[in-house]
Amino acid sequence: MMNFELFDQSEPPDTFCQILASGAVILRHFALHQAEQILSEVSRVSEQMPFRHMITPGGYEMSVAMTNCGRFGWVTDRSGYRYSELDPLSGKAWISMPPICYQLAVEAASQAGFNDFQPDACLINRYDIGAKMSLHQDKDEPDLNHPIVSMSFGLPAKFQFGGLSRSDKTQNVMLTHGDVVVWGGESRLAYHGILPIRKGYHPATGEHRINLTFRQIK
Ligand code: MD3
Ligand code: FE
Repeated sequence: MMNFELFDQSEPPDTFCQILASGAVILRHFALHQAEQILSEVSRVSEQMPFRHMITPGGYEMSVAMTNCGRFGWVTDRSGYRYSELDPLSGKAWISMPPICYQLAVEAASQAGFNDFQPDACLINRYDIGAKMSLHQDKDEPDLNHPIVSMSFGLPAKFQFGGLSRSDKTQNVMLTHGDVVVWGGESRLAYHGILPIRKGYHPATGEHRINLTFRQIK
């Protein structure tokens, strides 16, 4: 006789912590409860500051679409990468960081041992099917003692995590809906990237992956 087990899906899975490397802590499902609320804040932000494909200094259009919230936003164009207080599309200040996002980022940093993290920039990445982010370092922030906190939603991604040299061997890690990662200490300058997003559908985001990275500029 077949046995159909019933799972209670009303209670989301618990959070648990994985150490990826020294200073890199994955908090699985840490943003799961707040996912819908955070994604609706992302929609609200992008209604006023739309996602756009920025141009790298080398002249390539990024496959990832980006917008920002918070006092500072990360931008790139032919003249380089930088943080700007103004959205270059509208000429206006970015939308302020939604408190729910700020609070969760601060709490995640604190769980990983960073107790004075006060993010003032949030880069919002939207990956459509096939979009990717090549191996790079995040070094446009003036104080590298502050960690970066990332939150992933929607379609899963294969994340590549390497060392301090581009040629160092990389490990692959899946980042899925609700996962939060804190990148600090020895991992702060590690090379990392996202392999092309595979075709799929997620109930929370459709055919997209959304990633938020929280940074402290001032
Ligand atoms: C490791 N974003 O926006 S999040 C980026 O999924 C970026 O959209 C990817 O890399 C994304 O710069 C990866 C994970 C991440 C973010 C920042 C890091 C990993 C990091 C900074 C240092 C080391
Ligand atoms: Fe990065």
